[in-house]
Amino acid sequence: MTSQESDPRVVVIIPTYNEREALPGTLDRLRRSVPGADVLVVDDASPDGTGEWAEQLGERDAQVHVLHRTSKDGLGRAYIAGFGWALEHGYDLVVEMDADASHRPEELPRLLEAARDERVALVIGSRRVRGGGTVNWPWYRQLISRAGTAYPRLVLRLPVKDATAGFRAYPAWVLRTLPLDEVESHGYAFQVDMTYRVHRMGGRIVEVPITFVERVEGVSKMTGSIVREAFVNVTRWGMQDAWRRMRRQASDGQSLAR
Ligand SMILES: Nc1nc2c(ncn2[C@@H]2O[C@H](COP(=O)(O)OP(=O)(O)OP(=O)(O)O)[C@@H](O)[C@H]2O)c(=O)[nH]1
Ligand SMILES: [Mg+2]
Repeated sequence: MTSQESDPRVVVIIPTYNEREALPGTLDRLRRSVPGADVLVVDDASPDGTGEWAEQLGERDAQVHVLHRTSKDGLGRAYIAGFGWALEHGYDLVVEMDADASHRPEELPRLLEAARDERVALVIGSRRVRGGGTVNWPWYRQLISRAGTAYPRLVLRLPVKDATAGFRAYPAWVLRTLPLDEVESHGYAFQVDMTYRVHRMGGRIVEVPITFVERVEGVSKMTGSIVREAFVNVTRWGMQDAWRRMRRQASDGQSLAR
């Protein structure tokens, strides 16, 4: 994909669970901000009727699609299902965005611009690069988010400043290359997992500054178990990584001795 070619086909995937209050405003802003992009709402049978509402919108707006899943199964699973749908439908660029407008739709064009560089494997809307930040986040969320990035940087040597960020763009070729059916993480760990996989395949990761705004509508789905999952998984991957390095060094040592 280069700037000389025609515009890439973009789909913005929005996972939802009980986002009836927040989704309408977010979608309205998104459709104005990037009118050419299609939208896929991946709803986990929200009891508050989010899925039905999105379905009705899709009847009026041909660019809005809905994937209904049968039960709440975590953000990671919802995205994996959405990625599959996006690849089946031939999109060039796949965007991840939250339903609660914490990811400001008005900032999406800057992510898409960065994704036009065909060498880029992942664009992250980052709160931790110059120009990025958070609005109205309580201290404990700041702490979780900072630790959520510092830990994988240390343990996995991940050269990314905002590894848990959920405002992202992946070129389709990257999603096609990664073994998506092996990704098991659900919450924040899913974002770190995907970042780590892109890094390990040698993919170039670009961070674009964004301002993350704490949700003003609807209810948070953040839980202690989501944070725990991220910690446990990163620790496990770090140990596997260290083990691989040790084995490599040992076999290098043996071949030198021969
Ligand atoms: N389909 C689906 N979507 C989910 C699930 N859990 C969370 N989401 C969606 O994932 C996005 C991020 O969840 P949030 O609750 O905003 O998480 P957060 O941003 O860490 O928490 P807040 O700052 O409190 O909003 C939102 O669009 C949620 O509706 C799930 O199990 N299934
Ligand atoms: Mg949120």
